[in-house]
Amino acid sequence: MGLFDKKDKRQKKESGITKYLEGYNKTNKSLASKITELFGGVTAIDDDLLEQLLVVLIQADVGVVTSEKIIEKLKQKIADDFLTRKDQCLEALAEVMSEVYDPDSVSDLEFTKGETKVIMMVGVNGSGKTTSISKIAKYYMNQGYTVGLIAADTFRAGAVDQLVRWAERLGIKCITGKENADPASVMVDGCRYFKENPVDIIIADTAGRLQNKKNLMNELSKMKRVTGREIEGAPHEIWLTIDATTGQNGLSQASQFIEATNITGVILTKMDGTSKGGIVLAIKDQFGLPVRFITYGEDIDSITEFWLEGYLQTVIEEA
Ligand SMILES: Nc1nc2c(ncn2[C@@H]2O[C@H](COP(=O)(O)OP(=O)(O)OP(=O)(O)O)[C@@H](O)[C@H]2O)c(=O)[nH]1
Ligand SMILES: [Mg+2]
Repeated sequence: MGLFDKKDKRQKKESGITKYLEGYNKTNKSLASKITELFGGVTAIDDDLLEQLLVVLIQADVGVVTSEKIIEKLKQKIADDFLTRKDQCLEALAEVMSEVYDPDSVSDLEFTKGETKVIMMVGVNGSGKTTSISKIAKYYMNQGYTVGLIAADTFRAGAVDQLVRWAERLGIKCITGKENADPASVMVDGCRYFKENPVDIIIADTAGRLQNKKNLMNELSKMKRVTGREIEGAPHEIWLTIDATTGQNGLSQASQFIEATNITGVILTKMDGTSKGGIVLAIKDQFGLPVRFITYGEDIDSITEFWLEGYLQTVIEEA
């Protein structure tokens, strides 16, 4: 049974394969086409090919360490299984990428109708928190969940309005605080409101300014603490938005948030602005974090739940 026979039927059913591939094709095209180009001229599976492949991976933002790991494992597989054909080598590449991502280490997202779960969205400013919140809200509403928002970004003028406008368009409630109010107090107000008026999923926006690590840690842990006091186990998810166009620089900014709080997943944004789809593998390998959603445009439907097999399929299928 090949790698791509094991597609996750549940996800496929929920969102539709066409939608997945539409998203991935937009974002992953260049990594795929560079691999196609490389393998197009291949006459032998040798060290020279592997060296060129390493360069392609690094250029696609897979990161040096992760790219080297992939090439090392691929070399081993080629030797162990006596692979000589390029289609075998490509299949092996997808298998190795899957091993590096290690999908078994990623738990399924669990939202249940009638049970409130809280998602806190964090990330540097401009990385796409507010926009992604609206997209994710609509995504889950389409699946029949009820969603409410908390505008706990009280720092930036206009941030609250931005989220309120999205909520109005979606026809859902958004709890707000005053500008410069303590974000933790807005979290409390929001949780209390949604305890009285329950929804399945609460998504909270936070301020994205890059402070020093200690302040960031203090602020996030206070928000977490008060949220947990209001709703048991909350926040159930803390998602970090990473702007894919910022590449390795974005990863190092993201690492400040990862050190400051226990992030549970990544929303990889602006994939339409980059051809470097490899960042997905770097995030998982370097930070141990699964990519939960990718976004690829400014309109509200430009989002897809991350699906490893779909992603890998676009990497190798064209070649
Ligand atoms: N092309 C493209 N633009 C995006 C995407 N996601 C967000 N944007 C744009 O990026 C800009 C910043 O997005 P926001 O959602 O406001 O980012 P934020 O993290 O909330 O920013 P702050 O509130 O300042 O911390 C906006 O102009 C969005 O329209 C995407 O997937 N693709
Ligand atoms: Mg925002």
